[in-house]
Amino acid sequence: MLRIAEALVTLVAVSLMAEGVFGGYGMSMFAAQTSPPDPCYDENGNPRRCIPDFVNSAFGKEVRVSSTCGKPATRYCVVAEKGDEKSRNCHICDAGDPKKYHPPAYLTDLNNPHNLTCWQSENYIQYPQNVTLTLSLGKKFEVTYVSLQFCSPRPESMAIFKSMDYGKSWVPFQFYSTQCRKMYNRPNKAAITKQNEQEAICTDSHTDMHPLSGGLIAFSTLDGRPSAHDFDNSPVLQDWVTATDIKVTFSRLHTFGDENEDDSELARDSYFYSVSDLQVGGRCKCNGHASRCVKDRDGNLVYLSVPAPKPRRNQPSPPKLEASCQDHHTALLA
Ligand SMILES: [Ca+2]
Repeated sequence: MLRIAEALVTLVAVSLMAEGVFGGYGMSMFAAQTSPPDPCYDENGNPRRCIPDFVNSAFGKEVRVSSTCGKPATRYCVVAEKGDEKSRNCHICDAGDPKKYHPPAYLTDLNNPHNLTCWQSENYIQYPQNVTLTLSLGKKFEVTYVSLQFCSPRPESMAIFKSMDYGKSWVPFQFYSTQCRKMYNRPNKAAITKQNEQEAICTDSHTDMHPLSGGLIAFSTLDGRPSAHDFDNSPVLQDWVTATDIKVTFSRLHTFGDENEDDSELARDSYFYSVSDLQVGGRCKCNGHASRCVKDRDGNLVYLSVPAPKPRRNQPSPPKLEASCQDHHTALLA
């Protein structure tokens, strides 16, 4: 029995040496049994820049929405097409009945493709009126993408904004419109060069009325921006992707053009915005010093595993340093 234990110790020791030589590859079996490697140290134990986990920072967060159906209970109708034939199936949105309600919480709940839950606006809030979704991320993120999956047709025009100062000021991230110039006074699909990498563009991609349900809009913050391949050395793009809050404005509904005809009430009841999932993909931003950004017991934001000299063998480990993102937070709010 002792022999087996000794053999195991030797095997582990050999594996640890192998890790030093091969940078950790080939010892995943043992690595899985011990604590994961600390991304804030290199294989020689020297501190290095470390990168927080990639997350959907919208998940489970509250979204403030300017319009939601169901108060009072109202009819809405879903259009289906079979060839040239259109049919409308009508339902009730009712805040008093959980089975018939479409609250904002459904934007950021667990996204199960087999059981979609959809937030839905009131009917026919048409241009120049708009509907907004506002999401506070609670801390600074480097945002990689913003995506929306629709239960209704996608909007004819919509815009995505970001804030870097917790919602005090907003700058555009991206516009979508079938008529970029008319709606947002921007050219369609303007070229991005090194000189305007920090500018929002407008595109008519992903603005088709079809599919009538299940369409996606996904804005990738670095897509098409020349310095993206050298992101670590581009302060302009690092600034471009930084956000504390995200706002989506639905500016104009797609319609079949029948909203002013004889049966306009039925037509208008079939035009609304409905979204099953809003995602904001990114990494918590703590200036390159954090392997994780989390909240402590008091709800303050902290980042863990701040690089510090590793203890020598046989010396007791010092407690891990914890520094707070709260400092940045309050400084910006002040
Ligand atoms: Ca949902």
